Amino acid sequence: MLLASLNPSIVAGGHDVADAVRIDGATLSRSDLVGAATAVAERIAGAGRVAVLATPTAATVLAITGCLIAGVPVVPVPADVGAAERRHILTDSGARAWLGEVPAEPEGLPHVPVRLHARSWHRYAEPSPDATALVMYTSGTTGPPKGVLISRRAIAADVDALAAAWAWTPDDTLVHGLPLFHVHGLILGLLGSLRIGNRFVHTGKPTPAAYAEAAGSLYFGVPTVWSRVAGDVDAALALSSARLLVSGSAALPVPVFDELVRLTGHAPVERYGSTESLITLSTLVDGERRPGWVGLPLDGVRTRLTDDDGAAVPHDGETIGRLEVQGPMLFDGYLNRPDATAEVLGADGWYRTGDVAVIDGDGMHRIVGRESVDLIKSGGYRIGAGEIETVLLGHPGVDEVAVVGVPDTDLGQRIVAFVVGSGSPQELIDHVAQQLSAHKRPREVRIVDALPRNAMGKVMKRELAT
Ligand code: MLC
Ligand code: AMP
Repeated sequence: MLLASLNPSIVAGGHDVADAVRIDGATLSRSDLVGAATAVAERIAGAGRVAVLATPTAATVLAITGCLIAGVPVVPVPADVGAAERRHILTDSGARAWLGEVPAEPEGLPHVPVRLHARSWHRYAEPSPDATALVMYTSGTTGPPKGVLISRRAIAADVDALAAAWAWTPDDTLVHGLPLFHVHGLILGLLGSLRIGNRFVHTGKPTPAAYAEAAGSLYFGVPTVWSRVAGDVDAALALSSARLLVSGSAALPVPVFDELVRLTGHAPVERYGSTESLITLSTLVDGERRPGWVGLPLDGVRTRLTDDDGAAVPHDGETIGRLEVQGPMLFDGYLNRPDATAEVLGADGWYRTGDVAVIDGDGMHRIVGRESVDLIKSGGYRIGAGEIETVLLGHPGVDEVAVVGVPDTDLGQRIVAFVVGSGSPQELIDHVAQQLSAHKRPREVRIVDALPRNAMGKVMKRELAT
């Protein structure tokens, strides 16, 4: 059973937990979760795909859990989504309804509310492991986001592999304040907890003070969160009582790693993954946690490095190659995009991650960077330069544009748009926030006379990104 801790027999057998999930001021016991989520399942069973505006609320938890009980694929929609991105996700996914919260502009879809106090004890048969659990939208270098098909088997395999790597058990209290529309916050944080059976606390915003107050044993954060914790001595000291601090979604800077060790006494575990592959590499609870390195392949995962010709690259800790991964947690392709799927997922089951890495003689991996300058990681969010450029070019104040990720001590990379045109920077920033999503907005717009171009007329982005 995918969400093993919600097995009605276990809950009825005296294994209720009064505070299984705490989120947005609400506390749900395990029997609340089973009863209310099954009531959701009854309302949407057989509905095809449904969209869930994934705000961090109890309604979102019940909506997603209810869909997984009923075997209805969920399309998580970013909580801060803008108009064009929302339309794209709904059209591309073919979602049939909004479940739970409904946005101001529902785009003509019916709304199925989630009733927090409804209860059903109907028992659904467990859907096939091959069934799609989630269609999760993620950015590529160009074009609008693609829907990644994630099966129930992939989620179960990934959570189980992480549980083994981190000694994650029902005795843990897992704390995070990450969005519930991406792998990190939703699949690992929420669904992982509902599979393992540990208590789950969502802090709302992932502030250092909220992390300190939550008194958890297992904490998840993106590097921006850890960098802010490391800058808040009181909060960091409070995390000394935790069992394990886990960082992922972007590279954890070595100075942040060192500062966490100094203040909390914990060397953070770092793990690596993607929407397409889920998490495939991690340092281990009982193994070496080397700053700047993302660890070893999880159970069932194989990795390889290739050069430009596809030939194998030696695992000597120095030679850089393109990272490919294979394992039971990989996706089943992009929805409606066989062309894009074929570009990254081989018939042999290897996924080309788009990251470049080194592997040492012991199998430890270090991520060196991304192959493309057009895939930006800001605050742990993956953002395509192309989608922002397309939206900016649709604004009358923009003649030419180049979007890059500039190094940033807080966000890892900061989105900067270089614009030739007459628009005001704030107006253009707001335009992106309203059309795509608030987290994709450029933090800075620089109005320039011309973009630097090479002899072929191509914008020299690496020059802009320094
Ligand atoms: C400011 N805001 C605007 C705005 N300017 N809104 C609209 N238009 C404008 N022009 C508002 C925001 O909406 C928000 O409002 C507030 O300002 C602050 O937003 P922010 O500046 O974006 O927040 P920030 O502090 O930069 O966020 C940092 C962060 C966030 C770390 C909390 O980046 C984050 O949650 N990152 C997590 C990403 C993640 O989970 N990635 C995992 C991908 S899965 P308000 O009202 O909200 O305050 C993956 C796989 C793996 O990668 O390996 O894990
Ligand atoms: P996403 O699809 O949002 O999950 O983003 C996946 C990408 O995030 C990967 O391809 C990497 O580029 C990056 N990433 C995730 N975890 C790490 C990490 N620990 N170190 C460096 N990069 C990471």
